[in-house]
Amino acid sequence: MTSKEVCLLLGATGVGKTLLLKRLQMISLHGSCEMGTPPSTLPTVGTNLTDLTLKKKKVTFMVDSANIVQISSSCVQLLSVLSAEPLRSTSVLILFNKRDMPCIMSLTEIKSLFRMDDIIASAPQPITTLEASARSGQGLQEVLGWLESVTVK
Ligand SMILES: Nc1nc2c(ncn2[C@@H]2O[C@H](COP(=O)(O)OP(=O)(O)OP(=O)(O)O)[C@@H](O)[C@H]2O)c(=O)[nH]1
Ligand SMILES: [Mg+2]
Repeated sequence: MTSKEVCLLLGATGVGKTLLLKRLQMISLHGSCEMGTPPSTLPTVGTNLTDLTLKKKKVTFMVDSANIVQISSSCVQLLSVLSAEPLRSTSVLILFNKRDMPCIMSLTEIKSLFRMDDIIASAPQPITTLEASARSGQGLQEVLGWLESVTVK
């Protein structure tokens, strides 16, 4: 990905968007990063979505694997993102975050709840799914790999 390209990072409240960005920034600057105590994050307010969607190239949609209460609303949000007209030809990464937490649903369970196979088959976008932990650093190299890759559907 060149520096001019933009990745829109979306997801429900508290899924880990800000922490992921901080981690990826550190990894890109230093090649790798010490996954010590995560830097603290404040709830993000007031992002200008109009500006972001105009320049969009890729979209990452983040899901909190440990927040069972939020999962269904994440699924609805994902469907509305995928059906948004300006994002029809954008590569989409669905990122299941917080894989370090003890009480998470298995990927098979979440994918079955989301009906992920149907979503992937019917969405116009090329969709990739990955699991990661913005806290422990697990899976973040794969996320960077996706950001740098070119996908076509
Ligand atoms: N255990 C664990 N905690 C995480 C992970 N990612 C984020 N968190 C924590 O979850 C909380 C919310 O993270 P944020 O990065 O602020 O989430 P956000 O999506 O930016 O939240 P909003 O801006 O409010 O929408 C913070 O306490 C993070 O440290 C993860 O992978 N594992
Ligand atoms: Mg935030």
